[in-house]
Amino acid sequence: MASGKRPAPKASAKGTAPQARTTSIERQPTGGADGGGLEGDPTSPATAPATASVRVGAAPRDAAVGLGWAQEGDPLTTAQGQRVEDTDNSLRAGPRGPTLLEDHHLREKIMHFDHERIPERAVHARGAGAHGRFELYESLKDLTCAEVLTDTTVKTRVFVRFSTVAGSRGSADTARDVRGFAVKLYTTQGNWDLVGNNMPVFFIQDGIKFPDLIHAVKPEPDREIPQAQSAHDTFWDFVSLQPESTHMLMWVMSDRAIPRSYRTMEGFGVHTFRLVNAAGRSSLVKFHWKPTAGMHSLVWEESQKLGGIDPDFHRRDLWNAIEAGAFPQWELGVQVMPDSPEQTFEGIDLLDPTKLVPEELCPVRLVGRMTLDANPANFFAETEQVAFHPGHVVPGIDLTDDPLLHARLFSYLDTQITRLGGPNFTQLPINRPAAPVNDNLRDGYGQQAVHTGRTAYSPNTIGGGCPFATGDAGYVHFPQPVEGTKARRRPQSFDDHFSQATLFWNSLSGPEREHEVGAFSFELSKVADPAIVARMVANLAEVDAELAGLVAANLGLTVSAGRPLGDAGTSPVLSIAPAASGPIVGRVIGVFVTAGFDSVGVAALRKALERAGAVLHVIAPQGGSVKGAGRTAATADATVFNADSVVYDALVVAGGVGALDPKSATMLQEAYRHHKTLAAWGSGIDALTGALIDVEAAGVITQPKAGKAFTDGVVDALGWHRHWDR
Ligand code: HDE
Repeated sequence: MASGKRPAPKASAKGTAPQARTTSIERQPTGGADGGGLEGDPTSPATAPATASVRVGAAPRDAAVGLGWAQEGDPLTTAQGQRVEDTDNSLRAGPRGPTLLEDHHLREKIMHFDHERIPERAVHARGAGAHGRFELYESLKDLTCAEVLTDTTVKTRVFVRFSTVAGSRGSADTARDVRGFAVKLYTTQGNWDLVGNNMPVFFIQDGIKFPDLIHAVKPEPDREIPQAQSAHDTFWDFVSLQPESTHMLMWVMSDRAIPRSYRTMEGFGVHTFRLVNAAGRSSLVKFHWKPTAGMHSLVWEESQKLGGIDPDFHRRDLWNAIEAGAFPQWELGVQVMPDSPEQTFEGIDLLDPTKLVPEELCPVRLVGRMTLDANPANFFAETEQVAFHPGHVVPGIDLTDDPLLHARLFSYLDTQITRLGGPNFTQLPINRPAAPVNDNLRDGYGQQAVHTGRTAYSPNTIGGGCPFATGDAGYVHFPQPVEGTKARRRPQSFDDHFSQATLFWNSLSGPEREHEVGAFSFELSKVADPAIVARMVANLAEVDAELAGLVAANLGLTVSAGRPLGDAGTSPVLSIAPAASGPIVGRVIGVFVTAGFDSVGVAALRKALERAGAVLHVIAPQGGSVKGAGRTAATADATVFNADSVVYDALVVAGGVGALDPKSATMLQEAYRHHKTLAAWGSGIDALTGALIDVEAAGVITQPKAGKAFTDGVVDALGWHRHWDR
């Protein structure tokens, strides 16, 4: 159209799509849209005319899905609500003339666009989030008075954000890295944030070293290289000088650092926390999240390729699983230990975040389940603006003196000032508590609430004494006695840096050990300074002679013997190698078809996979529809042009398929090399052998027909995730 004008679309009767997104999650009682007062609470006067009534109490989920003023009606308006005549052509002096400054719509539109970005997180910039709920199995009232952990009738809304640590916001999901696992629980007593990782320990014992650690792992400051990778000099320079990092390095060089999906990784609170019951008795606790879909990882080559082929692999997986109704789930587990004056358990210092408590010594009690059942309606408003803080706790949950945790308690509020532009980030819909808020805080950048009344101070009489502190009915810090002499020193019990690194190595399966050696060899081969490499290999010799020897050999070095602890023991749960075939929910299986394929067999396989919660994708020679045997057809989900083996958990060749093209044959070979399940029936078996696949090998399922034996075989093989004994 010469004018560039588009015809005005017909106004739809319904509102915008996000409104359809309200979920089945139960609503918690809230302060309502205009009531910040503690309604129904005898400690709070219901009528307090002169005091604050704060308009920030909306239920977070409702606010988060955009039910509000920002998108009312169908006509396009300016931010002032003025209807817009034309948004495709700026106001100009004649069709070929200069643009006029009086075009307030143009200026407003561009001004807003110019300021759409906020600083990304200094760490954990790359992430994905989802909404869900937490349900408690049994009351923990013997341990805590927190309602979220004692009232089994309450379903608590949650928002979870998973992340990598080192990469910037646009980096690839599958980089080797620790994953953030941050959970915000909107409890009836205020927000509880469990801001953890997918590994139970950390690199450093004292938060004062965190800036050094992060500066070392981030791209080197002169050249801004490499992105989202630890395989460079400055990272290994730093960690090789910090023996306390060795245990965490064992985790980061393991398969845990390249998860198959967020759905298949564990979460840990890392620090020891404290639970306090109604009688004021304190217990020490470590929090765990155990995925019900099992624990699975990528192989290294796959994660590297995915970085290019699908940098959004984890984000997409989470989104698709939730859209498909395969809701990711984790069980909350607690390891409860007595709160002794030394705060140690079986000789392990519970304040040292480089140590875990083996589950064999203190079993994990599973106490509840978290289900993620709704994707965000708006990435920026929810996933980007969510602000976690380890100090967001509720009565009955308390902190310990872990020096890493204490530095975090400062950092997480502070960082939001820059990132979210001021102190009012708690009013952002995603951060609003479900509990009523009457904080008596005022003003500041981005103030959204219209506080009324004259008494933004306490105590007061003018406001009827409101709002008032509730004494024992509020959050009371555990009265931990403290004494000490000021000094920059750590306790001696923090000195053992290697024994749990050895425990971890001892606990890995054969293939996991191979991967560990491969990861150290890869990373250190990228380090240019030989002194750094030698120092690191010497640290590994303190963990295990075989590990250090293998890594050194791969690097063309020799290593002197260290003094690893002989009886560090094993903890089988530290290995993620499955002991049996497990659930396959959320897995994606690619099935090659060509014209004349056995569509009845594909339907049977699809049914069996869907029954187990998995998804079948048809891979065809070209887009559109492919004719099967008889009069049936299938629609291509992917084609030979855009498919790649690394995005599938298994590849299958359908019966009736003729010869496969070279790209498809390469995909089969690659899936085989990545130890994935391969399967074929009927003439599809010829395609496997044509691609030189050993059909007798473990995890290769073949049958004449796609009957029950075949589909059961595929589901069982998928449940092992990988077949290492090929
Ligand atoms: Fe964090 N960390 N961290 N961290 N962290 C942040 O806070 C920090 C640590 C973790 O999805 C930042 O809001 C310090 C351990 C997660 O939004 C920042 C120290 C663990 C997330 C910050 C640590 C974590 C963060 C950046 C050492 C596992 C992402 C943006 C004392 C238990 C949360 C922000 C999300 C984010 C500081 C150590 C987990 C800068 C100073 C240990 C999952 O405040």
